[in-house]
Amino acid sequence: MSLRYFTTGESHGEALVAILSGLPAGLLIDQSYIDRELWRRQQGYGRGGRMKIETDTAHFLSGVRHGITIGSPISVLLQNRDWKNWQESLPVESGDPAKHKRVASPRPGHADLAGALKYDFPEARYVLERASARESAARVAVGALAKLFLAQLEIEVLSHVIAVGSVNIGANEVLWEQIRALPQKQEVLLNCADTAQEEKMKEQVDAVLRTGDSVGGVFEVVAHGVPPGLGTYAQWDERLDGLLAQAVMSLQAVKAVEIGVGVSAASSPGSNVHDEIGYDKEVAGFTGFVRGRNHAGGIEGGISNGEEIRVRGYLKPISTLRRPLQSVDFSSREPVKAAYERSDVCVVPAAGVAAESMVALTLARCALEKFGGDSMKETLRNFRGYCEQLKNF
Ligand code: EPS
Repeated sequence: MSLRYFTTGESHGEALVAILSGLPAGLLIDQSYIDRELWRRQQGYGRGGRMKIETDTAHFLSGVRHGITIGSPISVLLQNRDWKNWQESLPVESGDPAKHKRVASPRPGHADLAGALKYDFPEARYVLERASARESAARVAVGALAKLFLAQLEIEVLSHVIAVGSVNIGANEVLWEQIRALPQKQEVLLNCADTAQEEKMKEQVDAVLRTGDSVGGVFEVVAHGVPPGLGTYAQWDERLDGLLAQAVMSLQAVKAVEIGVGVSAASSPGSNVHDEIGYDKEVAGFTGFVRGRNHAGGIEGGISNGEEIRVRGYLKPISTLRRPLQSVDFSSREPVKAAYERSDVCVVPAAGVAAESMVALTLARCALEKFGGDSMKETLRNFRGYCEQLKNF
């Protein structure tokens, strides 16, 4: 059975819950690693007041006993510390309607209007509660479990920031060693490997902070150590690039996904795009096949090709603006400014961390489909047998 997961929870409700089903038994669960991943998602220059309230920690309810997975579905709960401030305005029971907090006018770019129309709500409170990127914390909790699983296969997944607003680090590939150094930092600014450009990114955030605006950007997720052979061209919905695109695009505010140099490839001649193939049997890798560059982002024909997988996500600017755009009052239909509560102004590094989880969950699913196994022992035996087969190809 394939790896499946769900999340539930409102942004200002009591808690978020995630359920992950399909991980083999016998995987060691490192609580401090999971909490560190949750911490990483909360960082970055440009977050709003909410992050001062929350300290996300994973509380396991089931599926983990004596520190290891037992093959049963795993459920994990993340408390919303802000809940104590919302118990009267967003209660589970009907409560006092005078204390409920309406969202009177929809924000352009947010789910507010489309959601209210779809679910027949007179205002947007319930819409934003679920559409909010707070939900991505639950994905990071199960994503961290997927990463622990992948680590057993010596696969690592991390991200870095390529652009914030109009500041971009340029076309040169950022090396794995540079990306790997980023999570060691105690203070996350914009999670950019180029410190000079990171300072300029910070200036972009400062500029929108001053003007009551918001800013988007681009992150890149890199999966290192992925063997050739995950995903397949055999059926449209099993292509790895398609699966990754949906996984990353499903994150709040992501508006485009790129694999390798996908965007610029469309306007370049084939000779400048495709990565020539060589052979060196001395090289340390899954096989002796080598590439001088990785424009394909590690995927050809919907299959991992043994190079690093590189996926970029393009984020629109946050749709909650302190200097709001024009909108319409839900009740009176009169023109008004869009609603404003508190908000982040830049979430590119945090979205990158959430996208790592989505990539890790996708790769874990594909790895389990290929190597199977009810226990880690069985999965690793299958994985190592395949690696041996590749060595002897
Ligand atoms: C969000 C609005 C803000 C963000 C939130 C996403 O929340 P609040 O309205 O409580 O200030 O902080 O993100 C998170 C809570 C989080 O954990 O990332 C939105 O509307 O999407």
